Amino acid sequence: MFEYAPAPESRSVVDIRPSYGLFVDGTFVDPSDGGSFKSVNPASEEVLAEIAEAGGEDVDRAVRAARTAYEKVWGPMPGRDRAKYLFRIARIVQERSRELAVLESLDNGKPIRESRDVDLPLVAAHFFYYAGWADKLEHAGFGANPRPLGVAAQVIPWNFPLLMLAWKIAPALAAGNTVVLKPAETTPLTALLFAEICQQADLPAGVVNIVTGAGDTGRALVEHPGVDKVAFTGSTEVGRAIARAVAGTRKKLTLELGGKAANIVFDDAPVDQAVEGIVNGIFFNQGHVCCAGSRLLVQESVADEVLESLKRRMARLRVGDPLDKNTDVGAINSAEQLARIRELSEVGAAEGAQRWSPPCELPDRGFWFAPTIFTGVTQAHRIAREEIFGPVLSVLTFRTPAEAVEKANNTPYGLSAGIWTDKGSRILWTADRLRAGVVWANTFNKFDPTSPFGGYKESGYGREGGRHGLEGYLNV
Ligand code: TXE
Repeated sequence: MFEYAPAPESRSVVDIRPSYGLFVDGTFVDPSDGGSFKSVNPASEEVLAEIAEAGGEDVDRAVRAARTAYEKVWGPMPGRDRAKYLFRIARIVQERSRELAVLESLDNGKPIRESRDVDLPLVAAHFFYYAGWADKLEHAGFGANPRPLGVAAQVIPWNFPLLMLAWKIAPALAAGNTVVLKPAETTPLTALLFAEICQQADLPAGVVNIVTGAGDTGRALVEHPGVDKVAFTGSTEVGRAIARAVAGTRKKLTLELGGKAANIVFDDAPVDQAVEGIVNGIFFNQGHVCCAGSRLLVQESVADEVLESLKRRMARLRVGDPLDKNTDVGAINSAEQLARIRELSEVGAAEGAQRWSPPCELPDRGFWFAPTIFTGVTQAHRIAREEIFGPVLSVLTFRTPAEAVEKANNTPYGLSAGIWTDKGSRILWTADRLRAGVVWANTFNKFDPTSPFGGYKESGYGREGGRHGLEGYLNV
C-alpha cells in the first residue's frame, strides 16, 4: 500500500524495513486510510523508511485494544508476573542494544557514542528498575493497595526517542496500566523496533500499542475519551494545548516541557573540570536536551579564563557522521529544528551579542549547525530567555552568589541547573535557592532511573523516574 523506498545498505547490524505499519493489539497493521510519511536520516537526508500515519480511526482501534488488554489481562495480572515481562524486555533491549543504538543514531542524528553508551544503557536500566517495583507497589508508600489508572496515552519527542519511550512505558506497565504511545514524527523507528521486542518478549497483545503520525495523531490520542492518563514530553506550547484539551475530563496529566538551564561556574571551580561540564551541558546530543545547560553563568573574575579554555576545547569537538565513533556532535534532527536554531542565532547576533564558533567543516548534505557560543549576553536578549534546543550557548556573567541565583531563576522555566565550585557549603546554599527540578553539582546531564525528574514553572508538572515516577500511573 505504500510507495516503497529502497532500504539503505550500509548498516549491516540493523535491518530497516522499507515500510512500517502501526503496532496495534500485538501486530503490525495498515492504517485505515493508507496514509504515510517518510522518516529521514538527518545526517544524509536519505529516506530510511515509509511510516504509517494513524488517523482517528486507528487511534480508536489502539485505545480499544489497550482497554481490553487492561481489563482482561494486564490489570488483573499479579505484579510478579508483570515483572517477568518487564525483565524480559530489559534483557532483550540489552541483547539488541547495538542494533537499537545504530538505528537511533540513523533516525535521530545523535553520535553513536551517545546512543551506545548513554541512551541504550539507560533504556535497559529503566526497564530493570521498574520491573523491580511491579511486585512491590504496596511497599512503595502509596497505601496498602495502589491501583493502576487504566489506559495511558503517551506522546514523546524526538531528542531521546527510545529513552523517552522507556521513561514512559516502563513505569506505566509496572503499575499495571496499558499504553498507547505516539513517537515523534521524525524519529519513529526505534519505537517500532521496540514493538518487535514486545512481540519477542511475548507481551500480551494490546498492552503496548504504537501509533505513528504527527501532531494530529497526537491530538486524537490525548483527546480520546477512552484514555485515563496522558503523559507528554515536548514543547511548552503543545504542553499548554494538551493541558487545555485534558481540562475538565477525568484524565490525569503529567507534562515535561522545555528548559533554559543555568550552568553556574564560581571562581573557585577547577576550570578544566568546569569546561568539560559546560561542553557536556550544551553540546551533548547537539543541545537537543530539555535540561541542557544552555545559559552559562560565569563569575566575572574568572570569565576570561573560562571562556578561553572553553574555546580551545570547542575547537577540538568533532562534528560529523553520527555513526563515526569519534564524532562528538552529530546532525540536527530535522530541517525545521535547524531553521529554528538558525533563526534564534541570527536574533542573538542582531540584538548585539558576540557570536563565536570554532572553524569546522560541515558536511554538504544533511542538517548541521556548528557549536556556537554567544558572549556579552544580557537578560534582555531573546537568546537568554528562549529555548534554542541546539548547540548554542549563551554566556552571562555575575559578581556575587546572590546575583548568580537571581539570574539563574530569572526564566519562565525550571527544569535543571548546574553548579561548579570547590566549596560544599556553596553547593548547598545555591541549590537551596534554585527553582529547578534537578540541580547537578560538579557534573551535568547525569540521569538515573532511581531519581525523579521534572520541572518547576513552565517546565511542566509531575515527575518521571524513581518511586515518584510510579505515582503518575497509580490511584493511591
Ligand atoms: O515539539 P512538539 P517540536 C521544544 C524545543 C523545540 C520545540 C519544537 O524548544 O525547538 O519544542 O519542537 C506531538 N497534541 N522541545 O515541534 O511539537 C509531536 O508529534 C498532541 C522540547 O518537535 O511539542 C511530537 O510527538 N501531540 C522538548 C511531540 O508532540 C502533539 C522536546 C513533541 O512535539 C501535538 C521536543 C498536539 N496538538 C521539543 N502537536 C523537551 N522538553 O524535551 C505535536 N504533538
